[in-house]
This record gives sequence, C-alpha cells and structure tokens, in this order.
Amino acid sequence: MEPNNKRRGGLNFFLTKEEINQFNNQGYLVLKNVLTEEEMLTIDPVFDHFISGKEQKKMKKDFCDMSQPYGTPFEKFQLVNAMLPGKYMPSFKENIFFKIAKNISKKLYSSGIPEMDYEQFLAKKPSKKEAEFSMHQDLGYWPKTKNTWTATFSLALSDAEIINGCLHVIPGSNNEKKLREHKPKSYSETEKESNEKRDDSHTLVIESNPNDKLVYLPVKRGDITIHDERIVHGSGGNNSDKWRKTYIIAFRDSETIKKEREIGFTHSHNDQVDWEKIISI
Ligand SMILES: O=C(O)CCC(=O)C(=O)O
Repeated sequence: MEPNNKRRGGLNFFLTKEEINQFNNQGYLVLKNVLTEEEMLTIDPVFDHFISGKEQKKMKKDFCDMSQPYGTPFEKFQLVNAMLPGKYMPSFKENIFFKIAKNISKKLYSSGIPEMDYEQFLAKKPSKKEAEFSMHQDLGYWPKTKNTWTATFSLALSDAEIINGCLHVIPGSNNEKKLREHKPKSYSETEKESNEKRDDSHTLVIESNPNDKLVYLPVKRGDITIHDERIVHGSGGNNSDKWRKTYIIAFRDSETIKKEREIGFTHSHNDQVDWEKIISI
C-alpha cells in the first residue's frame, strides 16, 4: 500500500458534523490518514527511544508494564508504557501529532477550552498474548471533577488489528448514568484474597456486563482513534509477530486540569495522591 501523504484540511483537520455527533453520542471516533508518512517519521525515533527503556532511571514508575505489577524487570515487559514523554524530553512537546490533535479537540469541544492533560506511549511486544489492557473507563482512574470532558487521541504508529491487540470499545457505554466500579487489577489468586492497592500496579479493572457488545477498532499507521472519558474500552494481547505501537494524548477542560494539578495529580505514576481521601475536587 502507498504511504499516506495528504490529510483533509491540512493542519486544521476538517471534521464532519456526523463525526462530531458520533463522538458525542457513541463516545468514540476513528479518523483515517491523519498524519502523513513524513510526519510519522518524526515521531518514530522518539517513541522507540522511550520504549527501549533508555529513560527508565529518570522516569521511575512512569516507565512500566501496565499489564504487570510495578517492579517487573524490563526483560519481562509485555505491554511497555512510557508516561509523559514531553516532560522527560521537552523538545518533543509541540510535535505534529500534538498540534493536529489540539485542533481537532477544539472542534469536538466548542463550549470550553481544551488543553493537553497528559500523553503516553504504549507498545505491545510481539507474541505477548498477556499484553492486555484491562477493560476500564478512563474516568475510573481520575479524581472526580465537576467537568469531566475529555478527548483521548491515540495515533497508530503501527497497523493495529485484533491479532496484535487493537483498541476495543463498547459503543454507547459512555451514556451509562453511573460509572462502573473499578478495582485494582489482581495478578494471582492469592492477591485476589488480599487487599490490593492501586499503588502496587496502577491498573484498574471493571467487571464486564452480559449485554456489552465489543467493537474492535483496527487502524493503519497514521490513523487515529478518539475516545471520551466514560466509554468502556481496553485491548487484547499481541498474538502476532509484530509490535503494536500507539501514542496517546488526552485533552481535557482547562479548568479541570487546574483542579487536578492543585491536588498534585499530573497523571504521572510517581504522583503522590492519597486515593482514599480524594473523592471529588
Ligand atoms: O490502546 C490501548 O491499548 C489502550 C489505551 C487506553 O486504554 C487509553 O488510552 O485509555
């Protein structure tokens, strides 16, 4: 296939009314051919630098495997996670994906000011069937704020399909009145009986509902998915011999971000947040 070399609307990506409605009603959107191949080549080296563990010492818990507990040695990683790359490499902050995603976020959120809240690199190593991202709603991870508006962008650096663990969502679950219950992920039967703490692994899990209808979102390199803060989603393991790589940026309301920062919440896994005390801010 020919690499992508153009984008609709240039830097100011064009969105149709139907796309905006789908994001608002169904809680997700897939956009094809968002970054050109030339632009993708500017992201690859930074992504690979982080995912290869070069900044691990500096990043502490921000470099981890989100399918396993903290402290898992790098050689055993399956789902490699690098939080806040722009914090650790400031020259990367205003990259092309950030600029395009910011423009799209303004079109999705016309009633407030969207700002970047956090970013994250995720990579599933080849042939790691346990490299799953447990089902969750993003809001389940965050302090409860009055305004929860969020658009989380995920740029495919590699093609992603069911076989290498592409994103899957439950369309419309964003409209459920109550957030589902999130519990820290258990790694063994013994742990299930003990009182696992969020500090042990960061990863939270929800029980699925018998009526849940999963929709897979396969994407090609340069495509993006966007999801909101309430949609139930996750991704499966990597049963292929190729990596799945994705770059995530979340935009939230500027006032919400201010509130998060006031309690020391920056989406870093090194944040010292007392989750027992924080209910809403
Ligand atoms: O892309 C994935 O595998 C999961 C990412 C995710 O859960 C998120 O961005 O909220």
